[in-house]
Amino acid sequence: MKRRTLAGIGAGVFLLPLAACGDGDDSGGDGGGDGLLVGFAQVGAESAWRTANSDSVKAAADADERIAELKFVDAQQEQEKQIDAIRTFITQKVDVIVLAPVVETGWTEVLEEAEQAGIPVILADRGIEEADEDLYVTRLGSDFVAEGHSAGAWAATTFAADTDFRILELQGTTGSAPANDRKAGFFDELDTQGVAYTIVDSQTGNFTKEEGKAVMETFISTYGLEDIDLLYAHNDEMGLGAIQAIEEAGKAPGTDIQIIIVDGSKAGFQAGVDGKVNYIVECNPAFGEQLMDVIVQVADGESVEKFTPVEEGVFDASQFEAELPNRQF
Ligand code: GYE
Repeated sequence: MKRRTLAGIGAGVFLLPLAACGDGDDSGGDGGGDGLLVGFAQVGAESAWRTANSDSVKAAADADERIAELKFVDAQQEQEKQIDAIRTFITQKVDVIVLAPVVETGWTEVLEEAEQAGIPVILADRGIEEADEDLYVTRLGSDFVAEGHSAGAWAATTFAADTDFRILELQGTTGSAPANDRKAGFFDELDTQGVAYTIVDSQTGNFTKEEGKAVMETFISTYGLEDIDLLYAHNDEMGLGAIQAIEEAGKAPGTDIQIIIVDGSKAGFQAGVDGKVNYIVECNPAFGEQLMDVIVQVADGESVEKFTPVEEGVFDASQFEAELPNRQF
């Protein structure tokens, strides 16, 4: 296979001259013709979306002759583990670092270390704060603000006639780009459309099913469900956990309370087909092949856009059944 023999032990030694030539302006890490050594600091394995994303990136790297090796680190949703991984990648003299940052802040120091080592950084999926924009070359991922707007647009239409529109929100990981942006886009859309609403409560469920369920149980015991119109869950897992909590409380998700989820996994669509979810905003994790192209472009010193959005759609109840067989994760 295309993988270099002795990859791992031999890679650091082998790549020294390449990394040295990557220090220049053209950063041509692929100069030896043996393919690129890439380090990927992934968020974790918190959701079906994440697993599909890891699979897509690994498969694309495996199939791509231009990539010699992908060093993959699962950071278990901990920023410290991602920072450690980046420092290890620097020591290993990788050609390109790919980071899916768990949160938006706290990256300056380690990204400056990568910069000093002459290793370009690409953000995959999540973004970081604007102040650190110069410390990465490009981001490939979703437009989370747009996803929030899509969810908000459906809510604004669906509850247009409601004079007392009451919302519960299950936010993603605190401080993460998708949590910040999905929230901002959603409420910005409602405000722009002049919708009168009340945020009854908004808590993080850390993008996991377990935490989504636990938070929903607390919501139910604190507020009941009688006066709640909508649950906006920032991903499928938290929505699916909340559905369990609602059912265990003897209520009907999708009917007694309407539910929006973001991602669009098979399980999410199945819940939609079962009438338990009312609207799905798609978030597409399958950008592995596109990422390999960006990695090669960046390693070759080509100019790339600062942000490349992946394409995604929205689905209402009339589309769930037809779309379910198409879902890949
Ligand atoms: O929506 C969620 C995952 O960053 C877009 O992270 C990603 C989000 C995705 O845990 O399911």
